[in-house]
Amino acid sequence: MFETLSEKFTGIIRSLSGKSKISEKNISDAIEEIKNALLDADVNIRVVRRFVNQTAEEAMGTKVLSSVDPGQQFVKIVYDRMVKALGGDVSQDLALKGPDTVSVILMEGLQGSGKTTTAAKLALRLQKQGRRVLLAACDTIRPAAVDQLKVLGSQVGCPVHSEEIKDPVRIAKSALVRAKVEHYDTLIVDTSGRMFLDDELMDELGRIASAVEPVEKLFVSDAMTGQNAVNIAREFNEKVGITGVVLSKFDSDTRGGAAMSIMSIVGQPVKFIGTGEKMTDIEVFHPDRIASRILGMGDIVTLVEKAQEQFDEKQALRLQEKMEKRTFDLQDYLDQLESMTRMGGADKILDMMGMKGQVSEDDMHLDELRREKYIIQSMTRDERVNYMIIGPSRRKRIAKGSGTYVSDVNRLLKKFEKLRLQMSKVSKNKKYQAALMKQMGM
Ligand SMILES: Nc1nc2c(ncn2[C@@H]2O[C@H](COP(=O)(O)OP(=O)(O)OP(=O)(O)O)[C@@H](O)[C@H]2O)c(=O)[nH]1
Ligand SMILES: [Mg+2]
Repeated sequence: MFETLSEKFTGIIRSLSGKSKISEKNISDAIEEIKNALLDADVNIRVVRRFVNQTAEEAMGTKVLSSVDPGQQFVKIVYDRMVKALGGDVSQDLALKGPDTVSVILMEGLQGSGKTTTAAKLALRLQKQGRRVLLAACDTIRPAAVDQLKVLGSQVGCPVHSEEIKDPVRIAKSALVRAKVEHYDTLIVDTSGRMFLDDELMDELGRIASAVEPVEKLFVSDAMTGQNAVNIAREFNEKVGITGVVLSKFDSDTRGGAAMSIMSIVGQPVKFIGTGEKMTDIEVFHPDRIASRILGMGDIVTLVEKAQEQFDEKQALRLQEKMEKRTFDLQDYLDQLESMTRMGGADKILDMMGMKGQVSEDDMHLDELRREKYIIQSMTRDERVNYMIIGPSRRKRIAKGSGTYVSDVNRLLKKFEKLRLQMSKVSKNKKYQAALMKQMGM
């Protein structure tokens, strides 16, 4: 799934990442390629247009062009946009009520979309979570439908309520009564499908819904449906209402466009994906994971985020350890200075160290930073490790070696002392530390 789309994205990304400079033309070319890749993947045209416009707008801003690694910045923007299009940061589970009432889940969707299979899969999943589930066989149209649900129900060990009548609304109602009497807390209502959208089906679903008042109306969509999935979803949403989407047959060789389109157009999140015919083949839909899969990035996302912080985890950990053990020395300071000057700004690192506002940013002007670098570079190994040994004559030598004045060396040492003091305070303060860790991306 997503292979083609992912392949294309990987290509686009590879052509940009690692570049230290990219032009507006690079970006607009990449965006054009993204547009084509999405259209090829059957993503709805309106969704593509919106996605592309927003990405372009954000990427063309000075943000990307002036950043340290513009390629990675760009990838990050695309990734964030895609997560948003797929439903945002959080994955959405079912919104069920507590065990004292019966939470009704209504399945809806076209014929063969996977309603019955998904109903049984959900029953299994919810039972594993400790819920007491009853399935209701309200597909009275297809002759074998009730038997199919019974077979699946027995496979997952879930009772099925069925009746020899043709009125799905009545079956649903009496299933709800039974659920209450027999202390089930969840009722999953399987309904019939149709080949096409038709008013009769919508009307039937509407009446079932008013009779049993579902807390979840799950629209099951075959992931292979492509473009049309959006229109179908919209129709169901308008006529019956949708609280969440299940994309079935995600294991198939679909181009995946529906996943990106439905959320954007219908405004309801994809909650689950069906990944096979077995009863355990259902997964919570994670927009962020799908986005990285589409972008062919895997762990790149976290890497990008780290790069953004301009701070790798190892370095951060080492630094943290040093702060705790109070062994942060001038050599470490020099390392920081170097990465700071590479990054071109000091407030960010202060911010990361949880020290913004504590050490004045003016203290950390770039010229000054460069001067400090030279000063430390003129120190011996021992001096870097233990600044206490740097007496007057050493200061003179260091100033001379770095082309600065003794007053500059004094100022640096004073500042370093202050910094160390702040660091030990930070490392003693759990709250600061937590913030620090978070900022360092851990
Ligand atoms: N590979 C795969 N097959 C699936 C998945 N979900 C459902 N199927 C298959 O798709 C077919 C149709 O599934 P059903 O659950 O019967 O679909 P339905 O919506 O209930 O169909 P009707 O009741 O006829 O409207 C069955 O053969 C299922 O095994 C899935 O996630 N992956
Ligand atoms: Mg069915």
